[in-house]
Amino acid sequence: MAGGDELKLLGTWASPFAIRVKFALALKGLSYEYAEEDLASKSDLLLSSNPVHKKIPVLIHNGVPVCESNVIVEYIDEAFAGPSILSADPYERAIARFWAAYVDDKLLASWVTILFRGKTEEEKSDGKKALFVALETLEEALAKCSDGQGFFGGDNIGLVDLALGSQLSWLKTAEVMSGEKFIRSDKTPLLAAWMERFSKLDVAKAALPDVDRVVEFAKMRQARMAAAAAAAPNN
Ligand SMILES: N[C@@H](CCC(=O)N[C@@H](CS)C(=O)NCC(=O)O)C(=O)O
Repeated sequence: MAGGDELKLLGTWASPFAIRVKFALALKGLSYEYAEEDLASKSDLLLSSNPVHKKIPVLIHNGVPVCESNVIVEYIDEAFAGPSILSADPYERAIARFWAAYVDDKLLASWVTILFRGKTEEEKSDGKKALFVALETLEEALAKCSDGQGFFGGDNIGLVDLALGSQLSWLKTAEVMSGEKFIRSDKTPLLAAWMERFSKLDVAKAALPDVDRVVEFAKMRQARMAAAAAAAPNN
């Protein structure tokens, strides 16, 4: 633990929200205890630590909980020494928070539609279109935010890099399961190069789950959802 600090992370291995917190802890070189939650049977510690949303991730620092992944990442950045995740400049911080929210609101929502939420082929196809729009929008954001450097945070790995990077295994899973390539260097060359660069980072290699494992997990979840829908009344 860092200088007597006790850190415990409640997460699940496939959750992009938990993965970005793992990235931040690794970037700062912090060691921590990790507890894998079973979301079908949440621990008392999770329920008492996040009574509002009852969701992972939760970071417990010296006995006090911090909830919501991007809030946790900012907390880690402010509470611990090491490479800065957010800029010292208020405007750059605001821009990073804007794009980190976009990554969850638009990008994550679109692959969730492709894999799970889309009930019909039309809904899934809308999810694919939304994913391409989100990637093209992020291509432009990367061009502006990176200022010719490698990351959304410029030279540094920033909040947006962590938010987007935490979804890489799921983006690849969406490609495997839909048979369509989303990360394309002909359409979004900066983003495709960013993804290569991010995947090679030690923090990414240590925390990103294996795509085959996520594909199996996604198939199981789809099967469970199909069984629940078939068993529901009015079917
Ligand atoms: N906005 C939250 C989302 C966290 C979230 O959706 N966590 C999911 C797992 S990926 C969860 O705990 N779900 C349990 C539930 O909804 O009961 C964050 O950024 O931390």
